[in-house]
Amino acid sequence: MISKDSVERSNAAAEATLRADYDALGEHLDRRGIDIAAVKDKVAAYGVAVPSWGVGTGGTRFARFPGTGEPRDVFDKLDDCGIIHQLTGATPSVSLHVPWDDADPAALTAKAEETGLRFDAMNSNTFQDHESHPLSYKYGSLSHTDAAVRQQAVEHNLYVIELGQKIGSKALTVWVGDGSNFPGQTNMTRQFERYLDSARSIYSGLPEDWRLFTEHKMFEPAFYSTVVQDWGTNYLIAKELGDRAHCLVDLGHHAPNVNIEMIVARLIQFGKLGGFHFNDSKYGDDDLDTAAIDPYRLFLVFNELMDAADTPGFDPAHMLDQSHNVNDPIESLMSSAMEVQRAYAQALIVDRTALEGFQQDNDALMATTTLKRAFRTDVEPILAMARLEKGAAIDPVAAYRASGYRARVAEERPASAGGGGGIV
Ligand code: LRH
Ligand code: MN
Ligand code: MN
Repeated sequence: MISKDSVERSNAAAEATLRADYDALGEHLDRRGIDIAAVKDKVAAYGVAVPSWGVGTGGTRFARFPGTGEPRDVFDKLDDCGIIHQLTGATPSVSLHVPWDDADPAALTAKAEETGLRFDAMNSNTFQDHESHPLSYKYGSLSHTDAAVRQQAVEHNLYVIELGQKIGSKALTVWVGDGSNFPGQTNMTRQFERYLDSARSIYSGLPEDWRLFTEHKMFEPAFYSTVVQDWGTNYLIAKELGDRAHCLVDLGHHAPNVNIEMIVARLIQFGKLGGFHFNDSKYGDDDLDTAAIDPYRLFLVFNELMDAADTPGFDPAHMLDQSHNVNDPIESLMSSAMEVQRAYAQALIVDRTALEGFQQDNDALMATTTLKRAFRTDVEPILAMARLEKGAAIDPVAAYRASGYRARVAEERPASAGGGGGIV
């Protein structure tokens, strides 16, 4: 952890300005009929999960350029995640990926307690070979032509659930890279049937109080066809499997220009939105920092979430999923968590009554202006005040830089290898 003194020093320098900005915003919102304290309380209660795989420098198929003090194992990763939560107060949970994070459940639980974190959805991984799995996933996993490979992949998923149960997780996220690289390589119908069969086996091993999230992605690593390629296929899966099966929306997994907020609305309407992997993209599955490219789209997604907020049982999982190539991952993840919070706060201050009226009257200009008005409001003082009040940092990146955390861990953690590609 970063010392309390260090955070307090950083806050002392910024507190007076923050209070003035917060009061000014409070007056402004009051004129709009909005109670700033109520918005702040909701923002303070909001949390987004950090992906364990995001705290190490990522990489592309071409190269990885590691930073200093890269986490060596899941315990170092949890230390880094603890810092992100300490300074932002916005990331109380971590999503683990197995086998990358496979470890003794008692040790994981102890580390989570020490770092003040809990575990969100578990992720299985059958998109690469495992040392302990005799059969290869080169030609697929849950949809493989060979029943023995499918069985091995199903068993891995059941193992991940079992581990998750021991550490307090309540959901499994399944993303597979299965597909094909050439037209004709696979029978697309048979392949999807095999996928569904395997997914049913996983679902039948799902504990009663768990949810299964299937995640779609248009392409990569399969470059011609992917089994679970879009939200339509994903919806079919969730529908086939049952009530505890839901669709996970990763913001980077869509074709360019796709209306993601509309997909979110559709999935909500039919009770199948499981959760999110937040990130941003310009071209494909870029895994850029959340809101780095299109903060308005993120706001529009949150606008749909707010529209459905009163639906009974509506509780999608909010998780980040990013890959950091040029930034310190801790800084990127802190900034991204705050961007998600910002979109949430902006969506909270949309004048929904006015919006509905303009929609009803077909006043397109005023309807869209109503959204823009919320989006253009600088809600930063609300976010910062929520952080200050919970003992986090007014400016997490400044506090992090002042703390010297990265240099300190670099002394204990040996330099990690760069070179060849890979996603982790
Ligand atoms: C696939 C994906 C999926 C994986 C993660 C590492 O592109 O988004 O969520 O588990 O990246
Ligand atoms: Mn993802
Ligand atoms: Mn992805």
